[in-house]
Amino acid sequence: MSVQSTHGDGSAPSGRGSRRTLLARRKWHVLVAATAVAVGLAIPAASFADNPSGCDFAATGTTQSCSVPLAGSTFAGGDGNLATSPTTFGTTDWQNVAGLNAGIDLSSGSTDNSFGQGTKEDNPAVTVVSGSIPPNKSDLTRFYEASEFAGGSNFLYLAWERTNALGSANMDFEINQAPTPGLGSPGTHTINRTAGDLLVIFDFSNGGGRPALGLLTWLTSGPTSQCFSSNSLPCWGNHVNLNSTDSIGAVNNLDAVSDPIAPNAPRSLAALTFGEAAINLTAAGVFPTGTCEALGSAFLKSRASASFGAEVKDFVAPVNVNISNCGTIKIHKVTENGDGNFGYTTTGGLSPSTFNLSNGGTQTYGPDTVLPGNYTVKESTLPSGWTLKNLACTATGSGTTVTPDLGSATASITMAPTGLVDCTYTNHANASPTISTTLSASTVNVGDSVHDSATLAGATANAGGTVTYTVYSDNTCTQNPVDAGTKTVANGVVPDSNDVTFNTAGTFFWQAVYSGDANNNGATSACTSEKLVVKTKPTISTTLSANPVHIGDPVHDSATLAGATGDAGGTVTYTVYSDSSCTQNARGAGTVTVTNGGVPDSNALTFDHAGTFFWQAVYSGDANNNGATSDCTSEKLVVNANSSSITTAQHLIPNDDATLSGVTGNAGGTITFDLYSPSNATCAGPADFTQTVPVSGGGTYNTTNTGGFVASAEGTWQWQVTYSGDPDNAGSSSPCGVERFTITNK
Ligand SMILES: [Ca+2]
Ligand SMILES: [Ca+2]
Repeated sequence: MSVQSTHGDGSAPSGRGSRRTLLARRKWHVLVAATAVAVGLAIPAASFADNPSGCDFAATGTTQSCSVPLAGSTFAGGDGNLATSPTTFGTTDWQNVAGLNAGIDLSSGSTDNSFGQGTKEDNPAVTVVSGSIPPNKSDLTRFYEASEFAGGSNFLYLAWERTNALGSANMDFEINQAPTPGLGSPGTHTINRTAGDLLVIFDFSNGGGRPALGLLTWLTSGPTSQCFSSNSLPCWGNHVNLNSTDSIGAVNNLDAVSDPIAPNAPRSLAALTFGEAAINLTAAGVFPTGTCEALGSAFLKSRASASFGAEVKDFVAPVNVNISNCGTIKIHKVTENGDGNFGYTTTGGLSPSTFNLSNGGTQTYGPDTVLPGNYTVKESTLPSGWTLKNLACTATGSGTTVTPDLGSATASITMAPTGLVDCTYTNHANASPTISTTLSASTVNVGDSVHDSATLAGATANAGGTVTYTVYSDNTCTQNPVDAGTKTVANGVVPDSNDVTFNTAGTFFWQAVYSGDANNNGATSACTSEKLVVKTKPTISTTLSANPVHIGDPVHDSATLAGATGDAGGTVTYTVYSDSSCTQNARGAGTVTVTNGGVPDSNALTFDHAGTFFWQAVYSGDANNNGATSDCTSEKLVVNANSSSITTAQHLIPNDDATLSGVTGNAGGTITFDLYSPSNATCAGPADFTQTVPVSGGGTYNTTNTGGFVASAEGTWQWQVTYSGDPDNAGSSSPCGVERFTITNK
C-alpha cells in the first residue's frame, strides 16, 4: 500500500473524503494491532496521511521513535507530523500552536529564488538568483516558526518542508533581531545581522538517528576562536550542540503527513519532506541572564551537506517573528472631558522610572525590554479636578500576570518572557460650564409677562440635568423667590423658563441654576446680571385754576398722577401751547418735583391777549413709573377779550356876542364877557370864563375862545356882559341869565 497513491488523484480531499481515508486506515490498522484501534479512532478528520499512532518518525529502521514534549512544553516537536491528535507526543502541534509564523517559498521551478553559487553561512553579503533547485538539493517550500514562554523557559519551535524526498536534510534557520527587507528578491543583499542573532542548524540523515540540532550565535567581537568555521569576525560561533534535554526533533521518514495550514490546506507531505524541532532556548543558554534579547525575523536555508561550510542554496524569504526573553508593558491614557498631564511612578527597575501621559498617550516599555520580574506602575499625579475612573489591565503570556488596583491607582505586574501587560488608566473630570441668561425683556410694565433663556457654555455635548429658573426681589437672589420652572437639559440645550407675569412694580432679579450631571459641574448665573424693572403705567390729569379768564388774569394748572407707585418721584413739566396738538408757541409754566406721587401746581401765568390756549403736563417717570403726558385737547383755556362800555359828555367851546349901541361914535372903554357855570346860578362868584375886549364906537363885539375853555358841566350856563363906559358914555351891564345855554347829557 502506497501512502502517496491513497491521495494520488491530485484533488484536495474533502472532509468526507478524509473520513473515508480514516476508515480505510483503521481497517488496515486493525490487522496490525488491535490496541491501536482506539488511537486510530482519535485521529481528527482533517488528517489523512499521518500514522494513526501519532508518530511518523523512526530514528533508525522503521521503529517509531518519536519524542515526548520537552519539559515545560506541550509542543509535539518530535513526532514528525503537524497534527494535534492523537496527543501521545504532545497536546500542541503546528495545527494549533499559538503565534504560528509561516514562511512560504516561491513556487518550485524557474522562478524560485535561491542563493547564488558559493554562498556560505558566514558571509552576510549574498546574491539572490532565480531558477530551479538542483534535484540533489532540498527544494524548500515552507517553514514554520512559533515560540512561547512556558514552564519557566523560552521555547522555540521550527519546521521545514521541501518537495523532494532526499535521504538527508541539512537546514539552517537564521533568526535575526533586525529584518532584512527585500531579501527574497533577485540581486545582491546584505543580511542584516546583529551580534546575538541565532542560527539553528538541523542536520538529518535518514536511518542515521535523530536530527542533529545545533545553535550558533552571530559574533562581532571577541576572539576569533569563538567562530565555528570562519577565521575572522564577524562570524557564526559559540556553537552549542543541542541534546535531548534542551531539544527534540523529527522528520516524517515513516510516511506522508498532512499539513493543515493554509494556504492550500490540507496538503499531503510525502515521507522525508517535513522536519520539525522544539528547542528550550533558556536551557540552551541562549539568553544571557539579566539581558533582554528579542529576535524579530526568521528565514530558512538549505545547506548542501552536513558540513557547516557547505554552500547554502534554496531559501524561504524572512518573515517576522517574536522571540524574546523579556516582556512588554504598555500603559495607555484615556481622559474624559478634557485633558491633563498625569504622572506615573514605577518600581522594579523600569526605565524610565517615571513618566507622564496625556489623553491618547501610551508609555511602552518594550517591545520585549522588560526583564522577567515584579513591577508596579502607579498613577501618582492627578491634576486638579480629575479622578481615576477605571484601571483596566490585561496580561498575555504564560507566567505573566497583572493586578490592577483602582484604589491605589497601581498595576502590580509579574512579567515573564514574551509577556505583554497592557493597562489603560481612564481619568474623568467634570466639565465646568458657565450659564448665561437673557431675559425676554429687561423693562416691562405691570401686567406684562417675561421669560428667561439660559445658555450653557463649556458643557459636554451630551450635557443633561436640569436648569431651575427663579425670580427674586433682591440682587443677591435670596428674597421672595418665585418659581419660573425647572427645565430638562438635553445635549447641552436649555429650554426657556415659564412666562412670569408681574403685577407689581419694582426691580426683580432672575437666576438660572444648572444642576450639573455625571460629566458636568453645576453652575449658577450671576444674580445681578439679570435685572428686570417692572414699571407702572400712570396717567396724569390736569385742572386749570380758572377758565375762561380775562386778559391779565393769573391762571395755573394742577396735575394729578394716577396709577403710580406711592413713592413716585420725578418731575412734572407744565407747558402752554397755542394749538390743540401742543406743538406751537410753547410757554413754560414751570417744572415741579413729584414727591410720593403728589404733583405741585404749575406757575401762574397771565395772558396779554385774548385767545385759546392748551395746557399740557408731562410726567418724567422714575425708576418704577413710566412717564405720562396729559391730553392736550382736554385742557383748553379761553382768554376772553375785554368788555368795553361808553358814557357821553358834551363839551362846548362857548363864545358870546354883545352889541353896543347908543354911544358916541368914538366911544371907548371895554366890554367884559363873563360866563358862569351851573354851580354859580346868580353870577355872584368869580366867572368861570372871562374875556375883555376893547370898544371903539358902537357895534358888535365878541369873544374869541377857541378851546382854551371848555364847558362840560351839566346844567345852565349864564353869560353876563358889562360895558365899562367912558367919559362920554355910561357903562351898562346885561342881567345874569339873560343869555344862557344848558348842557344836558342823557
Ligand atoms: Ca509535530
Ligand atoms: Ca526559494
